[in-house]
Amino acid sequence: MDDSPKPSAPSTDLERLGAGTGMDLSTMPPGLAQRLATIGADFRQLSLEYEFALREVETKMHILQDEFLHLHDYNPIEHVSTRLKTLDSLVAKANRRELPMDLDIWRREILDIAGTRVTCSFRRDVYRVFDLFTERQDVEVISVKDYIAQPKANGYSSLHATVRVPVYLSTGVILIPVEIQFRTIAMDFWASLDHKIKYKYDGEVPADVADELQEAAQAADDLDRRMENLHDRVHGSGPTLFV
Ligand code: 0O2
Repeated sequence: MDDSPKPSAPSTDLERLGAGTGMDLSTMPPGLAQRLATIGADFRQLSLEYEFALREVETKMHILQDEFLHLHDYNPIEHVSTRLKTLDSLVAKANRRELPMDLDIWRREILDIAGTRVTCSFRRDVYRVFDLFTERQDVEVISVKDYIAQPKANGYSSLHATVRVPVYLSTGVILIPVEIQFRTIAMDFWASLDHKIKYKYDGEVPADVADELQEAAQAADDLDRRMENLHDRVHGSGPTLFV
């Protein structure tokens, strides 16, 4: 028999709303807790809308992938994943940016609540897929950051695009921002290790570890170039656009 204590069911309004936000509101000052509880209720509506936007982007990527495969017998996309920011990390980001506790302001100011990651085989595919996706009429590009052409000082490399996509609700069409990160498998491997290391050291990565990470980023870049050259020697550089 399982004798471990069971979590008690939420009893007060605040606890019930707190359960919805995923945060322990009982440990917060009452004013802030009440404000977050209200935000928590609206956050569920926001989550649904942003979730729909992620599905739109994911579907568009898969259509692009299947069409490319059909036309060129070649698949430029290895993997597509999506994530929605939790209320916790949204609150943390709003605090970092000194934004007021206001969901409407967060909708306007925080453009990576919905995120998609597209992992491609080679660097050339990253730009191919980015071009094909952003040329679509129903995709509005807000901004692009090319950390492949210009990697971050720590070695981070990826192509970021923030776009707006239409979501069709029974009440009408709304435009939702989504941050899309396009990268190669090697860049993805590096970024996930970097993320784990930062988490382990709580952001304060020792200098020798940071140096080694930077060298690893260079090695990942070399590997990308070598694999792409090898692929071209065997198969040619392949299609550049739909024909
Ligand atoms: P998560 O959980 O991955 O979403 P901002 O987006 O305004 O906070 P910034 O720096 O202008 O800040 O945005 P940028 O450069 O577009 O980077 C945002 C996202 O890119 C990050 O999201 C990471 O996913 C990824 N990223 C950027 N730099 C690095 C890096 O050095 N290492 C790794 N592993 N990933 C990076 P979040 O919100 O940090 O987290």
